[in-house]
Amino acid sequence: MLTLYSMQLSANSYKVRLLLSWLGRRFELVEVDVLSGGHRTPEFLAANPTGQVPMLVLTDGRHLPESGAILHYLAEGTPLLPAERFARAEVLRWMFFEQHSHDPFIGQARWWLSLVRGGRELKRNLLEEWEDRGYQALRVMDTQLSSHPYFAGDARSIADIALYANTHLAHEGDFDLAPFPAVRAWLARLEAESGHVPITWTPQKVAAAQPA
Ligand SMILES: N[C@@H](CCC(=O)N[C@@H](CS)C(=O)NCC(=O)O)C(=O)O
Repeated sequence: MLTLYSMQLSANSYKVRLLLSWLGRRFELVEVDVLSGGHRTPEFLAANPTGQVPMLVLTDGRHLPESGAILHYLAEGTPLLPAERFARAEVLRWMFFEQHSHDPFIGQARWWLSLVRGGRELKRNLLEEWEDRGYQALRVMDTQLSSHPYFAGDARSIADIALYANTHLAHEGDFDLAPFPAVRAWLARLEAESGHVPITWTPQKVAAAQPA
């Protein structure tokens, strides 16, 4: 069975849990508490040198970190990752946008302002940049979603999962989604889809961290 090393409150980990739920795939979940150093053990670093979650362990024992790579791997052969060349490139376009223009601002703001004790003070010098660049990303998203129901067109894809994870929690990083009606409608659309689960969802009892 697939095993996912994940932290429950990590939005990057949630992307993979959400996709596995959409796909109805069974998996084992191993909780790695990044906030108390669970990702810095020699065992975890040997399995994933970046020391980050999520990390997927395949049934043959191979390890795959990076949420975008994991989504891409799991969605292969499903409508969530189109086979047609341009449609697939559009999905990747929005996934690269998420990693470069969204997560570093909206994701980081939520992580430090809502999950790390004292984070606001520690990251005081970055707050203005996070706010500017985060709202810039939300404007781009709202423009795209004003003319498309989903990021890569008429059907949902893994690009929607990549962008949903931190956007629906943007308020935890001090962002206000009120000025972005198309983004809010898209969040509601995804939440109404079959297979949707919240970030708190677990498929089964969470085991202690023990990288394979
Ligand atoms: N680009 C990576 C980022 C993963 C990431 O930042 N994970 C966070 C939790 S959301 C983490 O493990 N942080 C611990 C660290 O960077 O030391 C991905 O998309 O998977």
